[in-house]
Amino acid sequence: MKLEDEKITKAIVERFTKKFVENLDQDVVIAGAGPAGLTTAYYLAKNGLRVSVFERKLSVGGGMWGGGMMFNEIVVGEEGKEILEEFGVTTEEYDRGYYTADSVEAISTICSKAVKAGVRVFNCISVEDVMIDESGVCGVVVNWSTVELAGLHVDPLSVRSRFVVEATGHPLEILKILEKKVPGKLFTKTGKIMGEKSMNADVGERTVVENTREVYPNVFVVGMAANAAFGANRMGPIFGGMLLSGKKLAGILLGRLGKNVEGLVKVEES
Ligand code: 48F
Repeated sequence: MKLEDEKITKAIVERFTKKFVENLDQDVVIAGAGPAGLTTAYYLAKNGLRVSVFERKLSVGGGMWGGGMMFNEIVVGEEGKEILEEFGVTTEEYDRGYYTADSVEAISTICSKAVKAGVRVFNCISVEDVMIDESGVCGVVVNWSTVELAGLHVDPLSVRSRFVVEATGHPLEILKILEKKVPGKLFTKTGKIMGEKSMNADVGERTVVENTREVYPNVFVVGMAANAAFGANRMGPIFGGMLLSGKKLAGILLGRLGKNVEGLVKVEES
C-alpha cells in the first residue's frame, strides 16, 4: 500500500479536532500536567468524571522528571509510597519512612495511567485566563503556547468546566490572573496570594495536603500551588505531598459532585 501524505495530515487534523470539540464542556479542567495535576486527573477520571489537563510545555510531568538537581530519583514517605504502588511504580526502601523511585518511571507511569483512565491531556496549550459568571469561575481560556512565546496577537479559545484546578506549581499562574482580574477575595487569610516560603520538607509536605482546597468559587489549588497560595514552605524533591494532595483534591471534587468515593479523602469544604 502506498502511503498518502495528505491522508496522514487529514487523520491528524480531524482526530485532534474531534478530541478538542468533544472536551469543550468538562466536569474538571486542570491547568498544569505536573505530578499533582496528573494525580488529581487520574482519580477523577477513574471515578467517571470528564477531565482535561492543559499543559504549556511539549512534555508533561512538570518538575518530577528531574528528581533533585537532575539526579533522577525521587523520595516519598510511607503514604506517598502507597500511592506510587497503586499506580504500579517500583519503590525501594532507603531508610525507615524514606522510599525512592526512579523519577522517569514515576511520572511516565502516572501520566499513562491518567490517560488510560480517560483523562484528555492537551500539551503545548497554556491557560491564559479564566471564564467567569455569577457562580464564580466556569472555565478556562486557552491558547497555543507558541502564540504566547512568539508574542503574537491571536485571540484564544474557551473551554467550559464545572471546576478549575490550579496545578501550575511554583508560579501559581491561574491564581495570579484571578487576583488581578476577578472581583472578590481569595479564600486565604489575607484575601490575596500569600506566597511560597523557603524550603522546609517536613512542614511543606504536611501543609501541602492541608492547603489543598477551594481558593475562589469553583477554583481549587493542588500541589505546590496550594502551598504558594496559602503561604507555606516549599519541600524540594520529596514528592509524596504532591500525590497525596492530588488524591485529596479528587475526593473533594467528587464529593462536590455528589460522589463520595471510598478510599479517597472525604469532602472538605473550605
Ligand atoms: O511544577 P509542577 O511539577 O507542579 P506540581 O505538580 O509539582 C511540584 C513539584 O514538581 C516540585 C516540588 C515538590 O516536590 O516543589 O516543584 O505542583 O508542574 C506544573 C506544570 O504546570 C505547567 C508547567 O509547565 C508544569 O508542567 N504550567 C505552568 N503554567 C501553566 C502551565 C499554564 N498557564 N498553562 C498550562 N500549564
